[in-house]
Amino acid sequence: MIGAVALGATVLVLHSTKVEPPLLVATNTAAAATIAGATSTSSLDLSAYPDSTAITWRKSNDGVGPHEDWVSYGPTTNLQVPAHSVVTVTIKQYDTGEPIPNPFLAEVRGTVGGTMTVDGETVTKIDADHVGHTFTIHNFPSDKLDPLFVSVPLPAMPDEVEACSQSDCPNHVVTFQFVTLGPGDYAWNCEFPCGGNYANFGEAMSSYGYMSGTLHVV
Ligand SMILES: [Cu+2]
Repeated sequence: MIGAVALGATVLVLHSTKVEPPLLVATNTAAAATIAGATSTSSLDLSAYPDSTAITWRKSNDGVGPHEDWVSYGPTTNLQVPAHSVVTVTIKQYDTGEPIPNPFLAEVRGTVGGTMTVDGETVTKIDADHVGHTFTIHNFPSDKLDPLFVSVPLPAMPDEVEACSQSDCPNHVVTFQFVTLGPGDYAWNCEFPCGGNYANFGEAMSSYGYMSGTLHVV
C-alpha cells in the first residue's frame, strides 16, 4: 500500500512536468492534391535550432526553459495537419552535427517519392557522418491508427559555422512531402541522440517538447 502511494506520487510529479507546447496548425494550400487518396494540400514550417532560446513561447513559461544549451525544434513541437492531405514540410536546420550511430536514419523514409530536398537539391539520403537531427513520425502503439512512418535526416551545418538560432543565421533548408490517412495522434521525435546526460538521451531528448512532439491528424 505504501508502495502504491509512492508510485502514484511519482506519476503525478512526472505528469506535472509535461507542458503541452502551443499548437501549430498546418496552413491549407490551394494546390490540388494529385496523389490518390488525398483530398487537400497543406504546409508546415519548422526549424531545428542549436539552442532553445529561439522558442519564444518558452520565455513566458516558468520552469520549462528556455535552456540555452538544449537543442530544440521550433516554433513548437505540437503540430496539427489535416487527414487525407499532402503535407509539405519545410525545416530550416541551424545546428551542427556528428556521425549518426545508425545509418538507417541518414536515409529518407516514408515521404512522397522517397525523397526530400536539401537547399533545392533532391536526395534520398545524406552523409551519415554529418547529421544534425532527424524528423521522425511514428505511431503510438495502437491498432486503431492508420500506419504512418516518415523519417528524414537533417544535414549538419559545417563545424566551422558559428551555429546560432536567429532566423538570419546560416541554415540548410530541407523540404519533403508526406500523405496523411485517417485522423489520430502520432508521436514524432528526433532519433539522433542529441541531448545531454546519459548517452546523450537526456535533457532535450528526454524532456517532451524540445526534440519530441505530437502530430495531430484531424
Ligand atoms: Cu536531435
